[in-house]
Amino acid sequence: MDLHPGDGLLVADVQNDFLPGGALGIARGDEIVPVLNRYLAAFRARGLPIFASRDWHPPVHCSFREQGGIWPVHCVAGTQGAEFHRDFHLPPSAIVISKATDPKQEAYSVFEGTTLDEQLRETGVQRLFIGGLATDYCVLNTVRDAITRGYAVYLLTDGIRAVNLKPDDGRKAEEEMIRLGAVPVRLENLAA
Ligand code: VGL
Ligand code: ZN
Repeated sequence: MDLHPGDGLLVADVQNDFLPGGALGIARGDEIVPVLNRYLAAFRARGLPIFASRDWHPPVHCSFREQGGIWPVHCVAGTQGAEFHRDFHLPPSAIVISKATDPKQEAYSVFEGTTLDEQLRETGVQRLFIGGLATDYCVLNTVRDAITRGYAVYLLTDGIRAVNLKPDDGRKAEEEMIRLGAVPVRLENLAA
């Protein structure tokens, strides 16, 4: 398939805390970094807009166990764990979107409580290519919201990994996104 004007890339939460060794490390999450770098390069080479989200919690957040949530403390704004992985090659032109910044509100979707929708409109995005972490949380909820908002969604199936609190969560999330209308794509489907 060819990329063309109207296409945009959204990469979710490639942050140290979501990678092996991080506070909420996702198994084999590091494997997608070089793959996502190739998507970044493809969009950048064509001058197409690139969005990168980051989970950006205050030090006390409702999703943390101490506050009754289900997660260990992770992605606290300004900490090393919240930084993008050092080998993730975001171009300077990438638009960074911080999410789940409100202490009282969990937000897995990058659309929730952000200006993503407006920014996609401003940059003329109609087809949104989505990858990153985690398949069963951020990616699933973002894909669902994007489809609801009328975007044509392409799921980068070689550029996602799941938390898998239950072993099938990632597989089920992927099936659900495709059922909702997301089109699965892989690097080899993109014209060089
Ligand atoms: C996420 C777990 C905890 C996500 C955020 O956005 O995928 N997952 N916080
Ligand atoms: Zn989080």
